[in-house]
Amino acid sequence: MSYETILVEQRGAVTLITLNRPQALNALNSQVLADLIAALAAFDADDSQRCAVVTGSEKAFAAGADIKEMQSQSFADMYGHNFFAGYDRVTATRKPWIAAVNGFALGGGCELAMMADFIIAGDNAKFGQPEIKLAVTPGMGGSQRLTRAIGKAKAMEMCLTGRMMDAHEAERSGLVAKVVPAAELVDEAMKTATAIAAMAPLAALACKEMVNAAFETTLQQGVIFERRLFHGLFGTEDQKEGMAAFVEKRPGNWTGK
Ligand code: CO8
Repeated sequence: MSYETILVEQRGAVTLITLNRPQALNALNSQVLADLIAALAAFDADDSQRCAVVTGSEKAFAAGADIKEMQSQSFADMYGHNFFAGYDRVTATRKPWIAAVNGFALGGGCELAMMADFIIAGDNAKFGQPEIKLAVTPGMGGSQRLTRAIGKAKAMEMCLTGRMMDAHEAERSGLVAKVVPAAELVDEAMKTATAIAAMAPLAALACKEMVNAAFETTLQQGVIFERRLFHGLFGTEDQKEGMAAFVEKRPGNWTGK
């Protein structure tokens, strides 16, 4: 499949998706959204692919939603067409994917990164929700996901001031899983993705579902949900293989069944 605004490459069981609108610092317009949705759906549907990495350039992961595309839109255009609601399909991706962030991840760029299962940041990464400077607010989940990730005080401060947070503060605050040298970002993210891709696929799907459930349920319901998924994995061939491999001191050989 060919895309206008992203590059897609399969390396073994890992799909690498690179945002590619350098002239606009990877600003997210409708074409980027359409390309990303299609690429993530193709990744999800391809049994040979087990984990994905979404990245940008060294200067920018994405500098936000495309301001020039939004500038002249009216309330009726936005509300009537449910502008950018398509990003819900990005979060519907069932297999694990990582955002590898170098440079600016601002506005919709920060929000896209937070839709990933986790973020790995280059040491030059800068996160922010600067929409207030345009007299608007986050609109792709930033006020909700940032608050869940770093807590009310910092999320409120960032949304109200529009200031940027550097990679190290982002790591300290729990927004990113780890920080690596910018030049090694994609290699490091690919290494992590390759390690995840080597896990039993149904266990990886279940892991992702249960961690995400922590944001949607009470503790008790979440624990019950986790236990049911855990029980369910005992119906898989890979559970038998995984435990036999441990006992026989050899690596597991997964069938995904
Ligand atoms: N949209 C469109 N074009 C952009 C964007 C953007 N978000 N960001 C940068 N560009 C363009 C610039 O206009 C410029 O183009 P040109 O050369 O044609 O003038 C080119 O990219 C390079 O940018 P700069 O010259 O500004 O580069 P600098 O290195 O000087 O500055 C910055 C980099 C600080 C990142 C600066 O570009 C900037 O502040 N960008 C805007 C950041 C921003 O405000 N982002 C939030 C946008 S609003 C948003 O994301 C809302 C999300 C929710 C929408 C959901 C709807 C339901």
